[in-house]
Amino acid sequence: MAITLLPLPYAQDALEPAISAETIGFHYGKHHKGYVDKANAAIKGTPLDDANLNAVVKDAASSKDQKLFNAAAQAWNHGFYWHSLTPQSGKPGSALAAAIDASFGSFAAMTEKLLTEAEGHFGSGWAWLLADGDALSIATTHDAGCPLTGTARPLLVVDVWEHAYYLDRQNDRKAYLTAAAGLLNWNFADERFADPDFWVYPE
Ligand code: MN3
Repeated sequence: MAITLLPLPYAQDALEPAISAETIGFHYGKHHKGYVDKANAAIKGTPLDDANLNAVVKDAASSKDQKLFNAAAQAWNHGFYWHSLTPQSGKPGSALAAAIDASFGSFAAMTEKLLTEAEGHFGSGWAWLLADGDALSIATTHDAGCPLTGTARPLLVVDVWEHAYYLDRQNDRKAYLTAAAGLLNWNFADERFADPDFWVYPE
């Protein structure tokens, strides 16, 4: 079974005005789809042909197949990114809110750290809210870097590749990040925090 291009969890214009329908159209329909297509081409006829995308990412990392890793991890990261955003952002539930306070001091301090690290990340990559048990942290990864290769579990991610914002914001990454911070899907993060198997990568 091939890796699927997961459907967007909302309409293409649902994140406007923070992120335009045009940006989502290119980002999902060209960039994300391109990574899924490349990953599928790379695993076709190999023992990974029937594997879940999580397993493909981990296998490519451990076998140091950089070409497959880049395509597969980008397919995974983008699926996770779309679910990390929502027009109904909300607030973290009580369990996650307590972990945020314990790890960062406050929700505002966590948001500030996420924005600062994402804005300061050099070049293409991703900014993550991670959980290792109840201990939360912010981390960035370069290019296709994906936390599935580590021990901490991602709760949310923001794409900081230029293709995520250039049509809307040109080089103003900070404006994109500030807008994206208002779209973070705290209900999704709550579910991820409560259950490590929630949204592993849907078949
Ligand atoms: Mn992207």
